[in-house]
Amino acid sequence: MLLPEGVIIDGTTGAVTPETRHYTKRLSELRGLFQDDHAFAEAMDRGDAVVYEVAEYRKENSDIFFGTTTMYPGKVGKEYYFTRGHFHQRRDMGEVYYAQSGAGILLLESRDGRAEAVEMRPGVCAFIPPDWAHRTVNVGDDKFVFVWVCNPQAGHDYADIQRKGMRLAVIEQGGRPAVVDNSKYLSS
Ligand code: PAN
Ligand code: ZN
Repeated sequence: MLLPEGVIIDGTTGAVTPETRHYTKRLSELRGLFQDDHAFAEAMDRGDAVVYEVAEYRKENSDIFFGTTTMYPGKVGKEYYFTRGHFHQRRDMGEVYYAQSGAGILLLESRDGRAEAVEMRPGVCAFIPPDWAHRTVNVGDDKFVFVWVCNPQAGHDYADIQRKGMRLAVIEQGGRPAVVDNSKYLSS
């Protein structure tokens, strides 16, 4: 029998206690996704920086699991750090993202290419409908931390976004984040 448990989430650091899994994504694992390949090479010359960490709380045989994503601040050229971005393997399963600290933008894209951006300031709880790809962007100077909740069966399908990119990108313009068309996006 599954037993209830209070899991402590630190909204500033993203720490999940107890946690059942933790992984780190570095810049090298986002190769090819940023608009400016030259700026990417320059950033890599400065070192393979940590872009985000994911902490999970998952129980066998449960229909829900949750965790945090903690994004570090940074840019590749003018483009803010982002997560790889994915569709779920299960097209009938969405997700919830609940912003805790820092400043983020959630980029979403439906299977037929409709694009949306949701501002993720602390307190915003974003509804990610089934079959919308999602990527988060840290547009602040501090860590951007959010809680996510989804069905463990949802799975990740990274291939589409890896190949096509996302329609929208977030760059710094005049010292502020601006959502623009991604110059590298392939429509098919
Ligand atoms: C999140 C993401 C997490 C990392 O838990 O997996 O923010 O982003 P990528 O998986 O795109 O690298 C989620 O959406 N799970 O479904
Ligand atoms: Zn997801």
